[in-house]
Amino acid sequence: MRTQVGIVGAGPAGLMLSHLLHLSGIESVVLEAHTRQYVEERVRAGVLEQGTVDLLVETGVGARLKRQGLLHNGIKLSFGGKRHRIDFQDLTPGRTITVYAQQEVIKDLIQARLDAGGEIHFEVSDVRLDGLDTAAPAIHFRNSRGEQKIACDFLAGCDGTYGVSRDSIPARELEVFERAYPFAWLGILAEAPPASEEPIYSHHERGFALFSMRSPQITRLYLQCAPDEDLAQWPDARIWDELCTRHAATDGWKPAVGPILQKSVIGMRSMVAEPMQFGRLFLAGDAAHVVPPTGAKGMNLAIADVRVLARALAEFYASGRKDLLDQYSATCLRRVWKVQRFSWWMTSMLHRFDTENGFDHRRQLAELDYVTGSRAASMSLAENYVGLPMEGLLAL
Ligand code: RFL
Ligand code: PHB
Repeated sequence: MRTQVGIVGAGPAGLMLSHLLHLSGIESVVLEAHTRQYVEERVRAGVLEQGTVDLLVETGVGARLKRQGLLHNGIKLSFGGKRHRIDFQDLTPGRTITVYAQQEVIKDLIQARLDAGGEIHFEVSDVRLDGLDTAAPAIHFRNSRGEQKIACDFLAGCDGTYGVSRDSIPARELEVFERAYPFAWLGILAEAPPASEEPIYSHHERGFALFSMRSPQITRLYLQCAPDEDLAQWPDARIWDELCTRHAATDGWKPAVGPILQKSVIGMRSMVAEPMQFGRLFLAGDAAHVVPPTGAKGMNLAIADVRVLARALAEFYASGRKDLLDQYSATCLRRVWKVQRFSWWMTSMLHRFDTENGFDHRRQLAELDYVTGSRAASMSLAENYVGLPMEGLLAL
């Protein structure tokens, strides 16, 4: 087999890259370890920045998103028993976020690729990258027909945090920056109509809680918990009690209660691997960086990376220009670090740290008071949340 760009991973990064390349007349093959059903049902992110929505719509994969996505003009922050609104429309101005589940984006992208005759191989194993620093890189893998090899011009490592691509780069060529957090999130999906139209981030002495949603019938909620939290200790009634306690404020608002459809513990960490390229391999999305979910940025950052990469590859195939490819990592990392900063800041401001003392606690409350009380500070949160402008990117 031969293709122009070999892509490992059918997550948002890999599929969007394949879609964008196709629109520029560039062939690609996507390899995915799991089944189509598994990737289409995996519950993950839900908040799309305005720029992500615009790109999906402009490139013809936004029809269902436009019909079913829930548009939000702001978020709420609760602390000290009071709720405060950050109004994105007013502060950014005119920009919004959309709640549309990641697995729905995945379904739309897979359908678009298959309708256009795109090649996605699901359930592949033993993926191995070869010849990264030569002009003839290749991907080896195994499928139901045995050992396979795809000769490529370029490789894209879009295989998430635990994929093989990042580890294919010699360790001496990569610098990895990390921060671990001493907590995790217990996340649930519940069959209950969202009782608030906008996401609510609650700071509470028992720990952080987040209210979000997936559809007019489904609520998505999170509670700060221990990294090794035992779900068996969390019967449904305890989860709802804790959610109500942590989200309580003087307005009396409570989430609507309903059957819990899914429970999981979600780890929190920050990681950046630099540079995001080696020879003819380009890393994109979670393969290159991980953010804690508090800023709702992971999927958006994955899409932003592949936008830069697709543009650079299109330029290379159209004119032979290599400079955009050479600058890929540097271009992406400017955004990546700003988004890392924002995600770390939201996480630090809203969670309870076991090591915190009275000073830390009061400083946190002062920060929340400042963010909600100062227009300049609210504007900074809002412009990051709706998504920073794409820099260094010519129009597609
Ligand atoms: P993905 O989605 O992990 O996709 C990688 C794909 O590669 C496959 N793979 C392999 N395939 C072949 N061979 C191998 N050796 C392979 N190894 C792995 C995997 O099966 C998978 O299909 O990475 P990508 O494309 O970079 O996308 C990143 C996003 O998925 C991630 O950042 C977000 O989900 C993070 N995130 C959020 N991001 C947002 O933008 N907004 C949010 O509101 C938001 N909320 C969240 C989140 C992540 C969460 N979890 C579970 C980590 C909420 C949660 C709970
Ligand atoms: C979600 O809806 O899953 C969600 C919303 C906001 C976040 C993280 C996750 O910050």
